[in-house]
Amino acid sequence: MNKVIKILLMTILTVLLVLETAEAGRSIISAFGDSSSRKPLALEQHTGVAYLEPVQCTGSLLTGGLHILTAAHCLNEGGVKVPAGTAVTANFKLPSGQVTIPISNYYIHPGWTGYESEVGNDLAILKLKKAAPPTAERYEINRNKNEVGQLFTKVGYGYTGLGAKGQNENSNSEAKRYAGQNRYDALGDILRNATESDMSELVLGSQLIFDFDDGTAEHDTLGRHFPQLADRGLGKNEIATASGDSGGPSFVGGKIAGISSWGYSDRGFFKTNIGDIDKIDNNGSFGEISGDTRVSFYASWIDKVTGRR
Ligand SMILES: [Ca+2]
Ligand SMILES: [Ca+2]
Ligand SMILES: [Ca+2]
Repeated sequence: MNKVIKILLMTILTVLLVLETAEAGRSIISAFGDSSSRKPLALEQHTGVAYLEPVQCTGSLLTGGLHILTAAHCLNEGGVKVPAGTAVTANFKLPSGQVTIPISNYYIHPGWTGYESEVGNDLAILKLKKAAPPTAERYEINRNKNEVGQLFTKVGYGYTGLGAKGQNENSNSEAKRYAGQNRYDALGDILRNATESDMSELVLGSQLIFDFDDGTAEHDTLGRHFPQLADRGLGKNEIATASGDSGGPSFVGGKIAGISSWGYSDRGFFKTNIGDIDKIDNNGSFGEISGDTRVSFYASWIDKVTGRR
């Protein structure tokens, strides 16, 4: 093919891919209309959680103030998603106003294969051109492998929604910061055998999963597929993230324990769809399952890239 045309086609393809990502930038989905997670956070809260553009993802500022932890699929989905020369920026929304800092480099986990987040290794680190403002919080990574059963606080930018309906694609156009809670039900390993899809490539120990409960046994999806995981959730405080949540942190004890990677209906993994309230595969409705990249599993890689240890 003529080289110029080829480059042009690749450029168009890249732009389309970036646009597609833009549409997937959804985020915190609340259980109910009177949930506190329906309101955006005050600007003083979670100041180190940045909004990434133009990829429309979330990332968290690490100790040292120069690196952002996010998901690999924000940058690469089986091919380079962000073309060379694209100005990716981290946007800190602070009480004093927004501070935008360009990314000078990024590092994708070498085990990331591209398309299937639920396999694992969905992790990336962005290096800022200069240190973030001192008013932006710096976060430690969680190194304790005791996450299962723990409550976490998830922070993210993007669409909002309600559990009964899933995401609202006409919400949060200003990319405000939202937060809510859920509980880690299990390691992703539990999906290895009980699956409809081929999970033979699953990186064991690398993910934490949770379901979006409405308080009923009927939609306690992980509880229905695995009786030992019965847990009906946190009531009004329960939130979900959907597949486009992308890179947002889950905090346990103030440290980053998970990174938003994927969300899906149970029928993606099981022959029977018994939990998802609406059987729409990844709209973030009650009964869907979400997966976080497990930060403790990747602590040594993070330390190596950031030069911390
Ligand atoms: Ca839950
Ligand atoms: Ca549950
Ligand atoms: Ca659904």
